[in-house]
Amino acid sequence: METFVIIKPDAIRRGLIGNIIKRFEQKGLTILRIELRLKSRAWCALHYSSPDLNSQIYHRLKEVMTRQPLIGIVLEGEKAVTVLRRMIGATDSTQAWPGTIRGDFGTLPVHENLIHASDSEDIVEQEAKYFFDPRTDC
Ligand code: IDP
Ligand code: MG
Repeated sequence: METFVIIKPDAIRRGLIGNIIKRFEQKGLTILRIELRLKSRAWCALHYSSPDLNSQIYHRLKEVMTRQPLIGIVLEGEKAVTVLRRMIGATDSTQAWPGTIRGDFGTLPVHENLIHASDSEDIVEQEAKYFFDPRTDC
């Protein structure tokens, strides 16, 4: 099974790329694709189209996710979607368990929580397609 992950700008700024990728390797996940891309606002609207996000949060997220490059990764492994969600931890880093990426490295504000991982199997392909589509680059 595959899942889709984004290393967010705050993680890149803090020099955490190596730490995060090491965890994927240690867990036995395979990196199928990895690219640094500066994404557009149009991409952000596609990626965060969930109606659950309130507009204020979305607005801040859009600024953060489109100002600096992101690292998009396709990972493969048994139950990769579930495994990744467990490895990243709760959305609010202050609530995330130690041992998770957000729990070990995350701070506030909540929207700068280092990493994205697909919520469900149904959206993995779509999220990867949007991210790697050159038409959604900045
Ligand atoms: P997830 O990344 O853990 O799946 P989602 O609920 O899908 O969390 O929200 C997408 C992103 O929106 C989060 O990763 C975070 O950056 C931001 N976000 C979600 N809820 C909040 C909040 O209450 N305050 C600030 N940012 C939030
Ligand atoms: Mg989500």
